[in-house]
Amino acid sequence: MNETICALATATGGALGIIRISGPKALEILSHVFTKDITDAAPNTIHYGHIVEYDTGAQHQNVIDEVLISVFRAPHSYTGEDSVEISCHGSRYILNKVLELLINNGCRMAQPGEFTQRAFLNGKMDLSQAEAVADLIASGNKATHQIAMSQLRGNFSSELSRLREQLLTLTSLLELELDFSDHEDLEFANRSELLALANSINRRVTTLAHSFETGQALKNGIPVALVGRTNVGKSTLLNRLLRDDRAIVSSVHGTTRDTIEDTMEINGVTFRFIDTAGIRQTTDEVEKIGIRRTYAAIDKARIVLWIIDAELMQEEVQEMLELTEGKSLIIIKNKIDIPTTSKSYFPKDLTLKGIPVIEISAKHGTNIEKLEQTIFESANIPELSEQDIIVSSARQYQSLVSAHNNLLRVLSGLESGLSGDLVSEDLRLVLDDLADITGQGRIITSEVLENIFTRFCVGK
Ligand SMILES: Nc1nc2c(ncn2[C@@H]2O[C@H](COP(=O)(O)OP(=O)(O)OP(=O)(O)O)[C@@H](O)[C@H]2O)c(=O)[nH]1
Ligand SMILES: [Mg+2]
Repeated sequence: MNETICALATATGGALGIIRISGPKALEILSHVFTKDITDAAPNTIHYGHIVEYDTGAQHQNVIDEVLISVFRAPHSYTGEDSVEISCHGSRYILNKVLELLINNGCRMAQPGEFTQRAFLNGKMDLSQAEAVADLIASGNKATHQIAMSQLRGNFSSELSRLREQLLTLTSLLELELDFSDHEDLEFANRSELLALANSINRRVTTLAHSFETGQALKNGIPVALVGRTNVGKSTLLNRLLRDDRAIVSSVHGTTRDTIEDTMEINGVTFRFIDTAGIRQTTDEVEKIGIRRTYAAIDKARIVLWIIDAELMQEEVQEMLELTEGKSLIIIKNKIDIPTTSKSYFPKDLTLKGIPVIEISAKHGTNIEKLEQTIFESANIPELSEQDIIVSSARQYQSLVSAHNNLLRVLSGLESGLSGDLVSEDLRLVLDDLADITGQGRIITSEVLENIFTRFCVGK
């Protein structure tokens, strides 16, 4: 961190480009290429001037750009170091030239995420917050934005420190029991109280771990499979939902062979729609492979849209219920614009309890909004507030799972009357697992840091 680093923080092609510099010599190096000396500039000030290149031979200076310089001083900057941001014009030539001048004057090009890594190492944020920075930049919808923002603002970190405090209370109660175990007249917290405390910590850890699934679904889009017999209008519906001519539609049975997927937002949540090959008996080898992919798509989906365009026969009902067990199922009666098919679709003896049935015309767009609303409701996305904690990184999830497993050992130790010092050892492991998430008070290997920060863009 003795080195001063620089990088372009914006994508090329815009009207303006921002170059960032951070490190002990940030102000000094910039002053070498700027028309004013800003080495003593006050913090949080902006300076107007020109970036210049001195041609020592010809004794004159080339003006590269007219810029604004923002000055931040340690420790009150993003990285915690002296930092400068140069707002230039967005020309590729200018931006490369400015970077070249900075490097010639002693800067080094930053690695991906190096500014944020320095912010972590300087104690400006913990690891879970650093990961939230990457999530925030990548957030493409309201839900993922809210999750990242909540984590960046430290809600997860404070939840973890609350859990840590409870674990420390548990540990000290156990240690008290050990220290004074000779004094029979002293009363200690009894084991059932300790057990209740450990149980409540475990419940919270489990809830946090479970939120990872929701986090992943929101990040990657909630998978929705469009399934049914051939020619019922699956691809027409996909195109309708995406408002795009994505899949081939034809009256030929078995048109779609491969799965086709694309994402769309409903109420600020991303859904990933997967059109599939229609299910039917076939001898065609390629179609058979396609149908196998249909089953795989159902497997991965969280919501299945089962589409029909004629009477739903008992045999299909059976198949549908078996294939979609554990998923949210929505039955879609398509082609209601055709008078003959708009009649009853269900065998009279069948009542499909709780399964929504939506009548639509994919071709004419009838009832599509109602369908979208039903899809959104079936996804069962908790109404997220700014305080909500949704675990979004696999690294954090693994630490929570490990904490949960160690807590199970603590619980069984407490139940079976295992001696306090042995239970304490497992409790220490839980504390370590939780500390790994924020990185505070733990030795974080360079490998872990690299894993986290290489996901970042250069310049952040
Ligand atoms: N009248 C009417 N025709 C429709 C409707 N939806 C789809 N079709 C027609 O039904 C035929 C089949 O549509 P597709 O979307 O290709 O059906 P599919 O389920 O994807 O078929 P496969 O890919 O072969 O499994 C096409 O001729 C569509 O124009 C609808 O709502 N009303
Ligand atoms: Mg199709």
